[in-house]
Amino acid sequence: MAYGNYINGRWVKSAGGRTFRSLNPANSKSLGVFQKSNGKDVNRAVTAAKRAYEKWRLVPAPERGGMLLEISARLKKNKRRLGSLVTQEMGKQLSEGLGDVQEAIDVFEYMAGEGRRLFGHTTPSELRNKFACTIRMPLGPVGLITPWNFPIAIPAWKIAPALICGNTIVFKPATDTPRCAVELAKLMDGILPKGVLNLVTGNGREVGAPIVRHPGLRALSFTGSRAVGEFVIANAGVKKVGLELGGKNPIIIMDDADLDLAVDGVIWGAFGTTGQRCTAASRVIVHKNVHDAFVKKLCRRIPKLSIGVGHKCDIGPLVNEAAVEKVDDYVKIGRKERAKLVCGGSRIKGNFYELTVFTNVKPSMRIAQEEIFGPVLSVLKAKGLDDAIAIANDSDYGLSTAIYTQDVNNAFVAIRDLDAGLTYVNSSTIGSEVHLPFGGTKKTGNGTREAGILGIEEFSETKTVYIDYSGILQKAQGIK
Ligand code: UN1
Repeated sequence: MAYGNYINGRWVKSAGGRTFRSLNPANSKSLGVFQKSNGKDVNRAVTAAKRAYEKWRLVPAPERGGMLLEISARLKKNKRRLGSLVTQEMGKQLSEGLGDVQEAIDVFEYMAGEGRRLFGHTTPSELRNKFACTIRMPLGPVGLITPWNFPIAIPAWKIAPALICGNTIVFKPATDTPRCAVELAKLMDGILPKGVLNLVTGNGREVGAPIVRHPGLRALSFTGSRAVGEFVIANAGVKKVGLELGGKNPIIIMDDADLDLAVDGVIWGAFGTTGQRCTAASRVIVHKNVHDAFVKKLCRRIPKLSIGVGHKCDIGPLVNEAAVEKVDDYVKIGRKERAKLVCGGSRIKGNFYELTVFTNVKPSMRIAQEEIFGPVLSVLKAKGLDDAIAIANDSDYGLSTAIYTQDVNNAFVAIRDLDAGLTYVNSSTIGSEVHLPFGGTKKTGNGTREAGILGIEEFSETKTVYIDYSGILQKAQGIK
């Protein structure tokens, strides 16, 4: 089956007439043929988005909210079908695939409610008979570039706030998950006016780069790798840019922690979604007093996890062959760096990889610094809380962090001192909720946050309004 781009409310072929396939990572079955688009297609999409913007910006936000609620309801109705499609297209096990769709349902519902808020401020003027306030304005046509690891949820995180604020959209999904994006766009077809959402499939070089550079787009939101994020910042020009570029997320385990709970959290954080989350726990920093006991418990649990397909497994495949090679390269690097491989370390078959744990990892090692995006966990030893926090913060990234401790004082010190966008106490590094802001510090991003109330900031502009009803020329700052 061949799928088109979705431009100005119509499914169309790309200008260049080329196509590519999306494959199921578990068995290489085709999920369809998609447009391998280029800069011309991006131009068409931007033109459609620009034209649609003139009407869309004038639709009252509560009315836009009503449309978002309809989208949320359609997602709910199609949850099983879409959840299973997520599993087929990128490999995460079925209940996580359903969770991916649930996150989209939730964010559309949440942002629908924002349609009746979109608050500004009212504040007194320093002059008599003068009124001052701020209002939220849309930006215009915006570009959204999304990753494959949450092929429904992350597009929804960006599309829902962009729409409620009154922007129109040019959306480029990851090359690995065009089918999920097509199905998402299909669901919105008939609810949104034509041209409000435009979908262009293809690769980063031919579609992503022209979107990044496009002077007709007023903002750009990107979730993906550091390397591409740097390209985005260097090439976007003067636009509002939102970035989420991953993490090297640590879990600290103190000597007073409930170790069984910590093992549960580490397994879920490190190996859930096969380690392919920006928020995945890829470092565990364990207090020296419980280090050996923790490693023992962890290694006892790992063989009990099943690796397979769909609902019959705990852990699915990696997304593609290149991902498997990257993971395998890092395992080789870890061995060379003289970390101790205590678990896994080999390819299974196809795109499946063993759950892998290294101990004796030093903070300076590449396996402790670089994002692997696979089922590879580095265990580091700490002398105490301060040492653990220093190790946790010894990273370019600052997305998600966690601490397991029964001591409230330890917890609050960690909350204050861990340099990251998210800190979890007695819970893993993954699983953020849509009504709370999401994003990171340091090189994880450029300070923007998605989801929650701050998701609105990324897709709106503040206008300051002064209304002078004195009937005379009044000058601020006491000028006579
Ligand atoms: C990501 O991995 O890119 O907090 C996003 C979580 C999910 C989102 C992760 N809700 O793990």
